[in-house]
Amino acid sequence: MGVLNVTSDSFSDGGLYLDYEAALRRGREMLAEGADIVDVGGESTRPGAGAVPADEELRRVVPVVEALADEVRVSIDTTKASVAHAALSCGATLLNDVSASLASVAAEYGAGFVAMHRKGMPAEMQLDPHYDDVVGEVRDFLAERADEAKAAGVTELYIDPGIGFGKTVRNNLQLLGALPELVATGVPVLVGTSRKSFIGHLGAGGSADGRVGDIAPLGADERLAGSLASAVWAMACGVAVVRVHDVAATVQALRLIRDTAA
Ligand code: HH2
Repeated sequence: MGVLNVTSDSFSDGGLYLDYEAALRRGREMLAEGADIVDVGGESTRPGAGAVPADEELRRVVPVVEALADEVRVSIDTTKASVAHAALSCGATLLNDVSASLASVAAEYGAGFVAMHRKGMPAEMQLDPHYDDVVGEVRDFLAERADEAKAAGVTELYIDPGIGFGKTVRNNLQLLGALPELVATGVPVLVGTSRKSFIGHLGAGGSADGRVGDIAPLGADERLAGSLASAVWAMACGVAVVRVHDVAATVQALRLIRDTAA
């Protein structure tokens, strides 16, 4: 799944694809690079991000979804029911919902549904996240949402531990370590580690117990190696979908391990 952020403020590609033509070019480029799905989003969910009004989010994503849906499978990354309705009406066939609350909308359109775990809202989620048992809490939450989504009539379902959404560096690593446990639930797993700040923190020499922000991390464009390592790890654990910015490099890495395992 290739990331296409039609936003001004996404943490790694904000502003690059706000323009309609630039967004289409990038969507097509990711298809050519080997993406099976293009995930279109019009509101950043990075830590500290502000909300985007629904009419603005619609204005950003609908024309892009409509144009790309003839060429590639399109997923809509939104937490707003109105945006989900509009995107699924004009060609998107997967609803990527980081709030895990829109299963009934996906079901209405016969679309796939991604239920992600997050703790808190983007404005404050990274201030002081705390869990007694992060893996247990995330696993139980996702199992509940999966049951709910199935009951609502969703037939294509993914669960996602929500790397970086209200999690410390240690929490992110614990969840990556627990991917086999999530895969063992039998519900396909999707994971998004691409360019996230825990990679920049570790790459800059930070420790797993240090908080993101305690040291100057590597910038988002310096996190490719860690992004690839985590995508390869996820695939080796049996994850069904990885959500990435660097499609060409990731496809190369994943094909290598897929063919090695075959
Ligand atoms: N991460 C981001 C956005 N959407 N969806 C799922 N299912 N899983 C994720 O891990 C995930 C997601 C954040 O990354 P990005 O879209 O690059 O940044 P921003 O939220 O700043 O637009």
